Amino acid sequence: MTAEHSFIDRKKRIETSFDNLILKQNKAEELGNGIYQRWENPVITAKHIPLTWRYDFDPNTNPLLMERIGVNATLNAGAIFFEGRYVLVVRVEGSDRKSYFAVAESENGVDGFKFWDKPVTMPETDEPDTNVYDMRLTQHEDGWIYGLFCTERKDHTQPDDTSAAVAQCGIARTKDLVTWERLPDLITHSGQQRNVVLHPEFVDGKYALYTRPQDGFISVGGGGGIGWGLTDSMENAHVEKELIIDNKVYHTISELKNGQGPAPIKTNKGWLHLAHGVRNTAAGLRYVLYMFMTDLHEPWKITHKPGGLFIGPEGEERVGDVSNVAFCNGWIANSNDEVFIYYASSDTRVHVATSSIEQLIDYCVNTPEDGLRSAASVQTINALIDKNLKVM
Ligand code: M1P
Repeated sequence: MTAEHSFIDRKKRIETSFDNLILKQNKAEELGNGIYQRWENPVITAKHIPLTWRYDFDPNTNPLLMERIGVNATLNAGAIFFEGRYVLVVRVEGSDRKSYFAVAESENGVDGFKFWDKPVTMPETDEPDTNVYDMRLTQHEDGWIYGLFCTERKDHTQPDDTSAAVAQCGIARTKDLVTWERLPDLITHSGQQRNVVLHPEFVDGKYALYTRPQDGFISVGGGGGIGWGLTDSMENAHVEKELIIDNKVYHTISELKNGQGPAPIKTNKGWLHLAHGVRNTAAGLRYVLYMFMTDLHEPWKITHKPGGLFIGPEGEERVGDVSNVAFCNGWIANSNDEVFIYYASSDTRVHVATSSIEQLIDYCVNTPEDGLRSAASVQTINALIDKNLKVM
């Protein structure tokens, strides 16, 4: 085969393999747990990144048709139903470890996700971000779509420590998900912030934010818990006081830290929340998802909190760049009250699980709370067994 033929042949095979991946149909698990259904294939992987972002298709400059710009992972996606499509703002991590945002859309929310032509060009502030990731999208009642994300920069107070970093909340807004207006970073009185989420409605005429105060970059130190704070404006967002509404608790799934997932979903019974909890193990940190509900009129007050985890990494999900992690910052409730939960596994790829508002409310209201002691867990199980003995 001539060099020209082998270039053409390789190009064809690369394109066919890519097209097959995009066209691959997904399948829901049959039985599930009745609360949600997992779907067989991840909806977004590094291989879904468009070929034109990765290959130089000029035979003169890339005769061997090698991949020029590698993608390490696609994870932690914000989500929104936009112009009749299920849209994800995916965290794409390059092989250079820099993350950036890219928009992908699907007609049915469970397969066929395709990236838009180019990644998001996110404007910078006067202090450029080293890394940006984990966008939470909120369609706010003020008419803007806000994207709140983590902006990470070198910690200049520790010049000799090359891994010392500072995490803060970056803020941008858009009407079309293409052009983004960057606003100043959130100011709080905590050392660092990650997992900050904008509540979709005004509360007492102010913007309301779920925060996650932390002392260090990985360790939350004396901080932690899901916080709640108000700001007069998003153009100069400033939270004076953070109230911890869901704290980390000893010997639970959120013993070490936790964080709000996507913006909560409004229902007639209250707000549905999805969050992640982290505990330490001999094998490292384990991240799982959990749910809770807050009061319709006072969204900072928890009304129901099922005990334990909602989604944990399972099977192949347990392995990846940062293993044993389930993380979610995007879900969509459509007009049929179906809920699409986009969770990432092990900081590597994005999956979907589907449920409904009815199922999620039932789960939150009727799942027993964590009794915080082994004996309390046994009591709860015995109560269920006794109840079943009367009806079976
Ligand atoms: O590696 C797991 C997750 O770690 C961080 O989350 P948290 O701040 O709650 O510890 C984030 O970097 C997140 O992106 C990542 O998935």
